[in-house]
Amino acid sequence: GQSTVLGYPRIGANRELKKAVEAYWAGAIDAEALESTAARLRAEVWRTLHDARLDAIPSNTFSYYDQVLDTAVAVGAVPDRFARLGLSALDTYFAMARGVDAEPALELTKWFDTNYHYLVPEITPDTVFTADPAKPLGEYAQARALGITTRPVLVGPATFLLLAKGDDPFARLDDLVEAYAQLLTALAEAGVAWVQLDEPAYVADRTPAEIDALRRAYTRLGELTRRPRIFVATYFGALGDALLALLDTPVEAIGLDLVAGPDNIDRLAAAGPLGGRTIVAGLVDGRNIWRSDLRAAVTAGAIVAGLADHVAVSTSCSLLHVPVDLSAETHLDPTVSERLAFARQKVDEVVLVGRALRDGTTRLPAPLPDTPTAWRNDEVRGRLAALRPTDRQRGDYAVRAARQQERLGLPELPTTTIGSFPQTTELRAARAAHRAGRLTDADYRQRMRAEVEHVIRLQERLGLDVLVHGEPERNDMVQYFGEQLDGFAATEHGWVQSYGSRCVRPPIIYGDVARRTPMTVEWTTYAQSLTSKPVKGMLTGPVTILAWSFVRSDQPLADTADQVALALRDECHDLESAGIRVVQVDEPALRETLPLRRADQRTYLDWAVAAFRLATSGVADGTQIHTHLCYSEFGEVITAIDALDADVTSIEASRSKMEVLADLAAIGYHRGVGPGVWDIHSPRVPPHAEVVEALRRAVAAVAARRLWVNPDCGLKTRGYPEVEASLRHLVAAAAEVRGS
Ligand code: THG
Ligand code: ZN
Repeated sequence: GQSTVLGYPRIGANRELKKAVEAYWAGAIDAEALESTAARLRAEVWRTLHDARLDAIPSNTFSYYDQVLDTAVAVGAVPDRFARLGLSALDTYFAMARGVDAEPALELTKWFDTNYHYLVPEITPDTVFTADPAKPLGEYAQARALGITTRPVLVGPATFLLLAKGDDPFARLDDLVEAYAQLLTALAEAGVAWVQLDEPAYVADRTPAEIDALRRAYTRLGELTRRPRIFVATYFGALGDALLALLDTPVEAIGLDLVAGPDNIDRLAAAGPLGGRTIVAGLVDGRNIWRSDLRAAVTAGAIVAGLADHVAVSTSCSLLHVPVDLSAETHLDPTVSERLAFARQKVDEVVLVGRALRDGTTRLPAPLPDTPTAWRNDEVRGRLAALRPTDRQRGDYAVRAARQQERLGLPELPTTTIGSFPQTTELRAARAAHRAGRLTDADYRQRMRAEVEHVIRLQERLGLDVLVHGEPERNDMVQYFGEQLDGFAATEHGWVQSYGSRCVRPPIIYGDVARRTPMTVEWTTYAQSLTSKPVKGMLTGPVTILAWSFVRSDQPLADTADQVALALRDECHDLESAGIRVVQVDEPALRETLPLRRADQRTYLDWAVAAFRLATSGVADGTQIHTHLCYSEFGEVITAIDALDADVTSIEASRSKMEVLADLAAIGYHRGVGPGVWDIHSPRVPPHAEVVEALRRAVAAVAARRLWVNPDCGLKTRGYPEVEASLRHLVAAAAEVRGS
C-alpha cells in the first residue's frame, strides 16, 4: 500500500503562524514578512512528510485562517460586502475572517463534531462563482521547487455548499461545480497529477436528493478532459448510500474513515466491483493522541486490500486536530508518553502500516501492554459500581424552588453573570510568573484574592443579585480542572488550532479520574466572606471536560464521564458544606459533541445527561444548581437541556433574538431560565433600551418569576470599561421591567 495523510497541522511546532498572523494584524510586520514565515512553515511540513517517506504528500492544507474560507476564495465566493472594501487580497481575506469596523465577519461555527471552527460561506442566488486557483497553484509550485510533488486539497463542492448559509445554497451546486471544473483544469495544466476533494458532510444523514447531487457533481468533474485524478476524501464517520453514488462516478480514489466509521468495511464489501479504484483506508486515528495498534491496522488494511484493486494507507482525517510533535514534550510521565502519538508520530505509523501491507515482512513494534494498574482507582470504580438511579435524581422541583427562595430571598428578575470577569494583561502576567516560579505561592494567592475582592466590590456597586468570584485563577475552564484531577496529564506544547490564530492545549485523560482535594472551594468561600449577597460556585460539567480533552479509548466515554461527574459531585458537596448556596455547572459543549448521525444521538444524550445529573444531584433541595450553555442551535438538544433538571439554565439567546425561549416553552420547560440579554461576543455596549427590549420579549415568553437577567456568556475576553457600562444597563433594565 501507498501511504498518505489527509492533512497536517499548519500552526508550526511553536505556534509560529499564530504569532506571525497576530503580528501582521497589529501592524508589527508587513505582508511580505508574513508570507515568508508562511512559506517556511509550509516547506517544513512538506520536508517532514517527505523525509518520513510518506508516498503521497498533500498541499494547500496550509491556511492563514481557515480552509473553508480558502475554498470560498478559490471559487470566487467573496461576498460583495467585503469585495467592495477595496482592500488587498490578503486584507479582504482577513476582513472576511475577522470583520472590519463597518462589516461583521463571516459567522464562525464548529467543523462537524470536532473542536475546530470554520467560517461559514455566504452564498446568495447572485453569487458568481469563478475559479481563483492562485493559492493551490502557488503551494504546488512552491513544493515542486523544493523537489516535492504534492496533491492539492480543497473542500469538495457539495460539502462546501452544505456548510454554507444563505437562501438555499445547495441549489447552486451545478454552478459551483463549473468553478471547480475550471480549478481542476488549471491544476492539470500546471502538472498536478492528483487532487483531493474533501466531502465529510456525507458521513452525516443526507437526503436522497443530496446524494444524487453528489453523484451528479463528480460525474461532471470526472468527465472533464483535462483534469488531475480525483481523490474524494470522507471522514468523521461511515458513508451510507453516498459510497454507492461515488462508485457510479469516474473518481479514481475514495477515502474512508475506518476509525470513526468501521461500518465502512461492510459497506465496501457490499458495494460490488470497485472498478480499479484506489481505496484510501483511514487506519490511523487523526483525532485522538493514542498510539495505534499497528497490527490491528494492518489486519484491517489487508481486508480492504482484499476488496479493492488498490489500497492506500492514511490517517482517518486531517492531522489538524492533534498536536504537532510528541518529542517536544519533556515533562510527561514516560508511562503516559510511550502510549501517545502526535501528528509527527502518526505519519510514521501510516508509513509503517503501508510498508507492512506491501511487503508482509516489515516488523511492527509490539503492541502496548494493558493499561498500567497504577492508573486504576478501585475506590472510584467501587463507587461507580454501587451507583443507583436515585443518585442521579433530585427532589421535586417545586419543593426545591421554595426552599431555595427561602434561603436566597431574591427579587423577581434576579441579575447575575455567567462566571468569568475580564482577564487583564496583568492577571495573565501574574499567572505566568507564578507558573515560571517568579511569583511565590503566597504572593500569587494574595494577588488573586485582591482580584476577587475587586470583582466582588464591583458587582456590589453595580447592584447585581447573585455574585461570582470572577475566575482570575483559571487559564481555561477545562485545563484548570485537568491540572487538579488524577488521571489527567497536561502537555507543554500540545497546541491544537481552535479557530484562526486561536489554539487550545487539551489535557489528556489517560487513567481513572479522581479528585485529590477541593478544587474551587477556597476561592469561592473567600469571595463569599466579602459579601452578604449569595456567591455562585463555578464548575465545568463532565461533558464539556470530555469534549475539550483527549479522552482514553480503552473504556466507554460514558464511564469516563461518570468518573469526572463523581469528582464534581464531591466538589458540589464541599461547596455546599462551606456555605455556598448556588453552584453553576457549565455545559457549553453539550451541543457540540452531538453525534453526526441521528441514530447515534439518543445514546450520547442519555449518558451526557446522566453524567450531569450525577454531578449535580448530591446537593440538598435548598442548594440552587445553575447550568450555562452557549453556541446556539439548541433545537436538537432541547429535551436534553430539560432533562438536566438544573434549577436555572442560562443560555445564549441575544443573537437569535430569544427564539430559544419559544423552543423551551414548546417542550414544557418550567424551571428558571436566563436568556442572555447582551451579546458578549462583540465589544459593543448594548444600550439600556435594547436590554429592556430583549427583557420585555423574554417576559412575554416566560413567566417573570422564572426569568433571570444575565449576559450571553462569560466576560473573560472583554475589557472592564465595556463590562461595567453593559452591566449597569443590564441591572437598570431589570429594575425597569420589574417595576412595570
Ligand atoms: N476552552 C477549551 N476549548 C474550547 C473553548 C474553551 N473550545 C471551544 C471554544 N472554547 C473555543 N474558543 C477559544 C477561545 C479562545 C481561545 C481558544 C479557543 C484562546 N486561546 C489562546 C490563544 O490561542 O492565544 C491560548 C489560551 C491559553 O493561553 O491557554 O484565546 O474556552 N478548552
Ligand atoms: Zn457561554
